[in-house]
Amino acid sequence: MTTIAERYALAKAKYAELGVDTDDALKALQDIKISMHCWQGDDVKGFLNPTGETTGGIMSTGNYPGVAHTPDQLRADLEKAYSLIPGKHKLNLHAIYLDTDESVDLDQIEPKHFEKWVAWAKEQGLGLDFNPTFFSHPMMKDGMTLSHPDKAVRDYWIEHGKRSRKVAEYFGKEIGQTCYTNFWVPDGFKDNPVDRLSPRKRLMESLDEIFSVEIDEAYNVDTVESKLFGLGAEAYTVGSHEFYMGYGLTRNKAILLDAGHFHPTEVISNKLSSLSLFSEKALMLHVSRPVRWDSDHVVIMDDELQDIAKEIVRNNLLDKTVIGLDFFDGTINRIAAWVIGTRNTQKALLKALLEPTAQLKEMENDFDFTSRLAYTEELKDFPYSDVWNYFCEQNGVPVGLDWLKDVRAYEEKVLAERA
Ligand code: RNT
Ligand code: ZN
Repeated sequence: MTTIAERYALAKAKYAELGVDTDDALKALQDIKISMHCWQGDDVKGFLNPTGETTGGIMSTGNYPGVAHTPDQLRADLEKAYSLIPGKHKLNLHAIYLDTDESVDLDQIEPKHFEKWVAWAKEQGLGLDFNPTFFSHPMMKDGMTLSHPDKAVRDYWIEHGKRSRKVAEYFGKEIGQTCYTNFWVPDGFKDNPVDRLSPRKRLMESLDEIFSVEIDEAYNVDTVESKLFGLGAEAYTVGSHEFYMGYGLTRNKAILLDAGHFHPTEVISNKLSSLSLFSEKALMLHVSRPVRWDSDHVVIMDDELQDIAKEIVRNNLLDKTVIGLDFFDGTINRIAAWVIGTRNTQKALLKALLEPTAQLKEMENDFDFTSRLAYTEELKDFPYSDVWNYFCEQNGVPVGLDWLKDVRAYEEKVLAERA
């Protein structure tokens, strides 16, 4: 039996033949923080959901037992997940995940309602990102929030947006890492609108109002996420890709690309290079997996995941990209979902880091497409998994499928006790 370290040594030698230093790749991987989304843990319900319903065009299906009902349960589940994922990462919270005994509405949230999350994040060594929640709330009227024709509706959500940025600023200050606050607004129409312009103008003005409050970008950076369609908003989404490309570039806001928010054959991997040329801000990602539509399946090692990772690494965009995850599957163990999706994202990045990028670019520059194809294909059979296993071992997390035993034990001991 060879040990993991021995297999790593063999893999290291093999990659060295191509001029790739596996130690360097692992060092780079160690520095990459993934922003893991809290909402996989409870099917996007949160703890401030007066209706108990998920609206805004997103929906998690499945009722796998053991879903987290309280902030403490969610934190326990997150701790389990992080313990099975190599490296130190971030947690991405939504406003509806506030942790307080007070009864507060979205237009009343304050930093103090998130103190427990901050204390916990510090204790766990985690960064924090944030999202105002523009859905699953009775003030979402007629499928609209910030773009609603009624000023009273818009004002409610504008106040929520402003307060969310204050919470984010507090996260940034307390944690000592920039908090990225993502604005995703589901507003849209089920059927063809006559007036596509007015709602977009109102959304633009509402966002301008929210962002009119200056916040030090060392603490908080605002990001905007577009979408093509959602359940109940099949015909028209106010905050489309073009809307936010224009908005983000003219307002100097970070633009977030969600892998599921485009036409089915359109990929975000092909957008990163262009965006990097024009956006001064970080490139924000919601790594997700759309199956036929924006279904937010758990991220698997598919071509697009690998292409996203390659685009980031090959174009030297690691420092400029914030990698967040966005999926929610209620039909499988939710902790396993986090572990699979996050580890896959890391693995894809590792595979990209193990490419002889300079050499490949040289072949392309020489129009030697034969070598380019030969190398990129042959590389697929290189022993990246030996490098990955070594990384897991070095980070003190389970190697291979061993993490599943942990999840199963937790399921029996903790999840089974939940109603
Ligand atoms: C929805 C967007 C958005 C949400 C989260 C919960 O289509 O992708 O990012 O998934 O805000
Ligand atoms: Zn998203």
